[in-house]
Amino acid sequence: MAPAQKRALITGITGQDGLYLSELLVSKGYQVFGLIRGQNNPKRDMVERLLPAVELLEGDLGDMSSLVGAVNYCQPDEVYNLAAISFVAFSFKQPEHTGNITGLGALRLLDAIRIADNGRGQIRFYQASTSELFGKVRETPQTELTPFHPRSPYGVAKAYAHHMTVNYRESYNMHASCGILFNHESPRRGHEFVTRKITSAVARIKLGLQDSLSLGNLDSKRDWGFAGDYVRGMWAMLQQDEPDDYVLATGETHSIHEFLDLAFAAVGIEDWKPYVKQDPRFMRPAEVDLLHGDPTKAKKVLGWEPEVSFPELVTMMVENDLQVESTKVPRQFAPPTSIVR
Ligand code: NAP
Ligand code: F7E
Repeated sequence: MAPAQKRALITGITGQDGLYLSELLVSKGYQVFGLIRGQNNPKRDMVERLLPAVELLEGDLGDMSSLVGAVNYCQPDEVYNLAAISFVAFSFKQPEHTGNITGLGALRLLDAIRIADNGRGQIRFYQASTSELFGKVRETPQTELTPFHPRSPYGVAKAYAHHMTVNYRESYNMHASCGILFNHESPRRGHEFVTRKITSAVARIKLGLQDSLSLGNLDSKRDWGFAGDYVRGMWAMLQQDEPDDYVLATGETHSIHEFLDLAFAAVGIEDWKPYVKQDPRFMRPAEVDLLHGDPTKAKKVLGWEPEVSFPELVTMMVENDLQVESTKVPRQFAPPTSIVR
């Protein structure tokens, strides 16, 4: 008899990681359910077009009964909690909302699973933890054992969600794991994040649609990887016999200056300084200066390796944005197609 089809519930299905993870699970033969919020979510059409095999369920991390309903309806083998207020700068503007969704939202979902699972340990849970937990870093590179010192309401909310996940694992025999993921990007990254803001602006500057780009702190350093690589690690965590916490990172760190160098070079502009302005509006009340992860444990236990290099990631994002933005160039000014790579 063929093994029963596995069932997975993903929160945050409309986000960058939700889309890549859904594609991965569908390709592995899972029946995938996605939680979608709001009475008329503008991203619903996009998800239905990209992922026709996925069934969308209405629910919100702020609404416990919708989570109980979703878990009961889809009877999942695996639940991936990717939903969050995920933009650090926004979390300073709405700290209470961030705490409620990014922090308490994880607790609500854990509790919905605990009630449905009833101590059988059959529903496996993934929590999207983050390198923002390390914040003002105590050591470099950061590992699973590096102490937390979050620097934003987002980081503090994620610390609560992380510790709750560990607590439910230890208290209720739940197969609950946290992926402590360093920054990961892609052509699907939201435009509010610095990488996509840069690659989109670079494309628009190249195409004559925009003159300049305003940014905040250019000195911070991040360990940037490709989101498509990182969802493989999420899945691998839930295939282990024992639940645990893992860092996923590339093991390299780069500054925003270096990101700008590569992004502008990808369209043939060697000196980006005339195009980039610094604007205090994009500075944060507290900054995370340096993130640099050590993925040794994930490599050893999960066999996980990132495949896309930093230069490949930047080029992939710029090329995608050249295509997206070239559709907005008025016809008579359209550049020769040779530059739209
Ligand atoms: P993202 O693109 O910002 O997606 C966030 C998702 O959360 C969206 O689908 C959003 O849905 C959903 N959401 C927001 N509020 C919700 C609510 N009240 N109820 C239900 N869903 C809600 O984030 P991402 O980059 O894919 O990241 C996925 C997860 O990993 C997040 O938890 C993030 O904090 C964490 N993480 C990300 C990174 C990274 O570098 N990308 C690194 C470490 C950890 P709408 O479309 O309805 O807004
Ligand atoms: O900022 C600086 C900014 O917003 C990166 C989320 O996915 O990764 C992400 O959080 C750096 C910061 O990402 C601008 O000050 C300068 O130092 O792209 P970001 P993030 O804050 O690292 C972690 C791991 C997550 O978990 C989060 O969910 O870039 N920066 N100028 C700027 N950042 C933005 N957004 N916009 C600027 O104009």
